[in-house]
Amino acid sequence: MEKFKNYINGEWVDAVSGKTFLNYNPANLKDIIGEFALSDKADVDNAVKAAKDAFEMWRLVPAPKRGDIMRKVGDIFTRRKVELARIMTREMGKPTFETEGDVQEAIDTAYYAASETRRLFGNTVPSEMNNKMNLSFRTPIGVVGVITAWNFPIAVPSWKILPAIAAGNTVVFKPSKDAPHSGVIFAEIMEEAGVPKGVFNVLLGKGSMGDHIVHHPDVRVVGFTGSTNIGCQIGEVCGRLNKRCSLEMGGKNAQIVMEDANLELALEGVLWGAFGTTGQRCTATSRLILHKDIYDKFIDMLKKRAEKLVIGPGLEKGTEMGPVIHEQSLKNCENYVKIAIEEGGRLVTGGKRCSNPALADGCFFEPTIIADVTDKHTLFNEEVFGPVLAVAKAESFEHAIALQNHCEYGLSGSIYTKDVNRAWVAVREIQTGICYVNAPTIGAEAHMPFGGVKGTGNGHREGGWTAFDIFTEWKTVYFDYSDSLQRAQIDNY
Ligand code: UN1
Repeated sequence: MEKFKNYINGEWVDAVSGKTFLNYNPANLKDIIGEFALSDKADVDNAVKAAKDAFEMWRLVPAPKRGDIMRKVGDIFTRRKVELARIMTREMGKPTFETEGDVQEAIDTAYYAASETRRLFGNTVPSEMNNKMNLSFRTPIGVVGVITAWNFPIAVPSWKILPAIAAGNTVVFKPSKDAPHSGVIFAEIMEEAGVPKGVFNVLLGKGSMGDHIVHHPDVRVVGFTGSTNIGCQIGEVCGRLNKRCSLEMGGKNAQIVMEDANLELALEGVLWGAFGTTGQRCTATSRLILHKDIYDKFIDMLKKRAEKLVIGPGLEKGTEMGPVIHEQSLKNCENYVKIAIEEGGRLVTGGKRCSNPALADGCFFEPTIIADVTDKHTLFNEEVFGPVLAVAKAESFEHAIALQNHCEYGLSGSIYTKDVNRAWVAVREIQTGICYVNAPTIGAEAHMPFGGVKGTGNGHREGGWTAFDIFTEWKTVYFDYSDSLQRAQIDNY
């Protein structure tokens, strides 16, 4: 069996304890991907020390030179895109056309980070006083801890790692225990691109190890994507220890379809939004809000198409929807279906594990649609992270918006309508960080701010130029060339 190690200070090393864990292919649990280092506090200490030492060198490398390395990172991801996509599919399940998209998002992020290193603008502003100049510029912060989920095993880490390093920080990265191989490849690529030793470190392991990263006094920033439960715990610790943290947590995203919408287009949108990545995106469409005039008709259209989706291993050609991540996730989907029906939901299609014997060794769940869900129902309010879509009826446009906003999360929201005035009102009223008009709730682009309001986040935005706000600190400089003491607010008034 293949063995995979940690990457610390430019070296591939076993966990200090020598312990390992196994990871399995969710499309076939008999396929063991490999044996991975099971890191603990001692490994965190080693990685953070390496990152802290490397920071003293890396922060002084001119930003455009750091950008040159980021460009190479993008080139290598491009070269390895197809091969890497297959590795990702094997460990987390989604079809290869999706994992290729996942890698593409990292490529886009790498080139964006490279170009941004020549554009880390600050402001130069006149002083209140003569012969004095005021300016401000961004400075790197130090060691950044990156903790991510398995569903976008390359793209989401890249959103944090690449801007953090481009800005002059160093990183200790903990990939998900369900996607450790992707973390190993990330390190291979950074090494080949010439990222100096210690600047990027990867620790394989489980959640408790992430806790050591968050608590380590020399980790100054934590970038987290994952469940609301864990994210809130991280936020508490970081608040107490006065660390910056960026949290990207749950979602319960809704697509509204109004009576005047292009229904075929809205249908394509919801199929992709709800069942793409087997519903396992933080941006996934998990609520569909249909105007009453098209409610029955649209559910019919959706049922027919959902039942035709090709389900299978992501490595097989033609597969449209892969497995969920593990057995626990299957049970979770089953449980939500059971609760939804008990509470008065109507099962339109799906609702159970796939019965196809060819898929018996994997974690396959049918695309599931439950109609007549109301805002009182559990399924309307809780994130499932699987292919289970709740459908609710809206009496009017205002009701549709109210339903959309009846949600403790606020990542992504969508509306399908041809009425341009209504579309703009929706953009104004929908309480999410990302809003789509005539497009599904998934599909954010790497150069735009990404993140949510309410229970989804803590105010930061990854992606685009806003990622640099997470990973830099402002320094304000007053440069007095008057050769005299000029007392602000006193001598000039
Ligand atoms: C996630 O699910 O954590 O917008 C990220 C999207 C993708 C990113 C999803 N580009 O759906």
